[in-house]
Amino acid sequence: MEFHSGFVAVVGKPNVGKSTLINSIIGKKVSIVSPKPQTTRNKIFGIWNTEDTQVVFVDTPGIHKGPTVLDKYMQKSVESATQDVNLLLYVLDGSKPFQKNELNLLSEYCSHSYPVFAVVNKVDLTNYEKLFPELNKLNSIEKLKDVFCISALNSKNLEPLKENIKKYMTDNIEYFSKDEITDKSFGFMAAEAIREKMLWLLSDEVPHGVGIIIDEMQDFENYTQISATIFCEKDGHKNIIVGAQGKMLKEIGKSSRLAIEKFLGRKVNLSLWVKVKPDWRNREGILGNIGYSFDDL
Ligand SMILES: Nc1nc2c(ncn2[C@@H]2O[C@H](COP(=O)(O)OP(=O)(O)OP(=O)(O)O)[C@@H](O)[C@H]2O)c(=O)[nH]1
Ligand SMILES: [Mg+2]
Repeated sequence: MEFHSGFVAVVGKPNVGKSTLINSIIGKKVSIVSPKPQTTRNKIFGIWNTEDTQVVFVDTPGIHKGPTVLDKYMQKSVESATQDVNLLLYVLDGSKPFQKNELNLLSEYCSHSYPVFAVVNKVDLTNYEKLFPELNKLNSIEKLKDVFCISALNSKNLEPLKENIKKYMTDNIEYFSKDEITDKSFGFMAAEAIREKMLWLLSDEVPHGVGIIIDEMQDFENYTQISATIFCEKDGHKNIIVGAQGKMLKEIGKSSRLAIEKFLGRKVNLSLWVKVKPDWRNREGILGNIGYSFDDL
C-alpha cells in the first residue's frame, strides 16, 4: 500500500469554526473551542492518521489585527503556519454574509503556490436561499480549487472534503508516529483545557486577559498531580475568577480536571492558583512563561 502525507493549514477569521473542524475530522479533541473569538492563540498541529494517509492539520489563531504583543504573536503564527503547506483550507462562517475583507484575504491566499479550498462552515444555521448568493461571491475568486459546504459541529458533509484533502497529500514521509494526534505536550494541552473552561464560564473581557503556566506535572501510582497558575491582568479579574467563597475557581478546577482526565486517561489532582500580572500581554520578556514565545515560530 502506498503511503501519502502532507500539511494542511487551516485559516480564517476568528470564531468561524477552524478548531471545531480539525477536531471533527480527527475524531479527538486537539484544539480548544469556545463561542468567543480569539480562542486559539498558537499554531497547533492536529494529526489525522488513516491506513494509508497522514494529514497534519495546522490550526491557527483567527486572523485579526490587535495592538498587543500577544496579538502580534498570534498573527505571526498564522503567517508561519502557511509556509510550505500542501494545501490551505480557508474557513468561512456560512451563517453570515461574507465580508469583503474576508474575500480579499481568500483571494490573497489563492495567489500563493499552494492549492486553496474554501470551506463554508455552520451551514446548519442557514438555508439554501440565504447561502446561494454568498456562494456566488466565491465564483469570481481566481485559482480557488474547490468549495465545500459543511457543518463541523454536526460532522455534516465532511466526507467529500476529507477525500479531496487526501488527493493533495503528495509526500511520503511519516512526519509523526501513527498514535500521535498533536505536536503539543500534555502540559500545553492541560493549560489549554483550563483556558477553555474559563472562556466558557467567564464573561468576555476576563478570559482574554488570562494566561496559564503549568508549574508541576508529576505522575504518581494512581493519579497525576498538576499544579497551575492562572495569570490575569487586574485585581477585579482575579476576584471574578476566584468568585464568592472560591466558587468560580472550584468550578473551573472541576471542569478542567475532567477534561484533562479524559485526554490523559487517568485520574488527575489539579491545584490552581490565581495571580495578577498587569499588562502581561504586552510584556515580551515573560511571554515564554505564559506558554508561548516568538522563538517557537
Ligand atoms: N452551529 C454551528 N456552530 C459551530 C460549527 N462549527 C463551530 N461552531 C461553533 O462556533 C464557535 C467557534 O468555534 P471554534 O472552533 O472555536 O472557532 P475558531 O475558528 O477555531 O475560533 P478562533 O480560535 O477564535 O479563531 C463555537 O461555539 C463552536 O461550537 C458549526 O458547524 N455549526
Ligand atoms: Mg480556534
